[in-house]
Amino acid sequence: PWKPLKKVGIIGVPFEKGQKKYGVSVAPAAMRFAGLLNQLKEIDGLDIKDYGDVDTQTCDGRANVENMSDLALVSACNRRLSEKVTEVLKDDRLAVTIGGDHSIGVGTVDGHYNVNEDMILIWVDAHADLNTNKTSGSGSVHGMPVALLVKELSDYWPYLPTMDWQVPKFSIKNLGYIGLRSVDTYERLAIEKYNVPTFAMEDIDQHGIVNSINHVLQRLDPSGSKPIHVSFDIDALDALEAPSTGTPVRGGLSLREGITLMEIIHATGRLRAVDLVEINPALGNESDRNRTIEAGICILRAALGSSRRGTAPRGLRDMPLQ
Ligand code: B3U
Ligand code: MN
Ligand code: MN
Repeated sequence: PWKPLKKVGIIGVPFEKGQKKYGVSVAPAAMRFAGLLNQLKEIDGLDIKDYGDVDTQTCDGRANVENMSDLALVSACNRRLSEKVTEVLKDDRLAVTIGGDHSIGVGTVDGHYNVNEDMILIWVDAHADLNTNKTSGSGSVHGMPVALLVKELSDYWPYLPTMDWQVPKFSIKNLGYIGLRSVDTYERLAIEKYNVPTFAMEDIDQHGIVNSINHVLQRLDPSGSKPIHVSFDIDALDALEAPSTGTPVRGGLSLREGITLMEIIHATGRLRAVDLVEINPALGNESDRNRTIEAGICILRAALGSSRRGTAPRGLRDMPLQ
């Protein structure tokens, strides 16, 4: 009985403290300026509501955890974001969150899980974002959100001050990866240990994007009855398609593969939340910036049901007469 949600809520998260470069926090404003809302409103029958931006500037308390930068701010921002995602979903809208760096995946998934405990999560990324503060080489939380979210890894974390609101409840059994090509050694170990369905770029090259996403959906939800959350890191796309991002990696998804992936997920009718993260308009030249923002809008349009075949006018059966 699943059919695509026609009502959508947009949340902006101008947050960049989950990584070290200036500029990811500008993405929600840049996406809006590029006409994001109008381009989504063009999609047949959609009702788009803008929930505005989450406060990402303030936090109280401090959290000095080894090899984990700006945890108190990451925590405060995600706490507000989680509540906002829950609000949007309770309004019966599909939650579209525009980041921000990928540390905000903690808030979006937490907020979604609080409404749909049976949700599955598709993490589309060049990276696995599965580090703990022990295994991370960077100390940046945008490389850690999946490890913070899954209950199976909770014993691998120290006590995290300010994070009491976030109790990891989501099971790693409900996670799948698409697009990986820069995976750290302990991340790979965890993927193998928990047998996470993972289509890295070499698997996508062998099987194609259609078989890859269908396989992940089949593995996570054989009966096709669970709500889907897609967390899309723009660096999943090839660096030529999306150059304005903090850690571009060559040899990634073509924009067409990204669009096809989203069209397939849309067609399930079960998509309930999408995150689009790591667009950094401050990196590269104007053409890089425009290309990356356009790619992001294409991905969101596909997720929300835009058809590359076009759509005939609603309710009309013939062309206008002279
Ligand atoms: N795995 C590395 C690099 C990285 C993760 N996410 C991005 N880069 N964008 C880390 O820092 O954990
Ligand atoms: Mn990521
Ligand atoms: Mn990434």
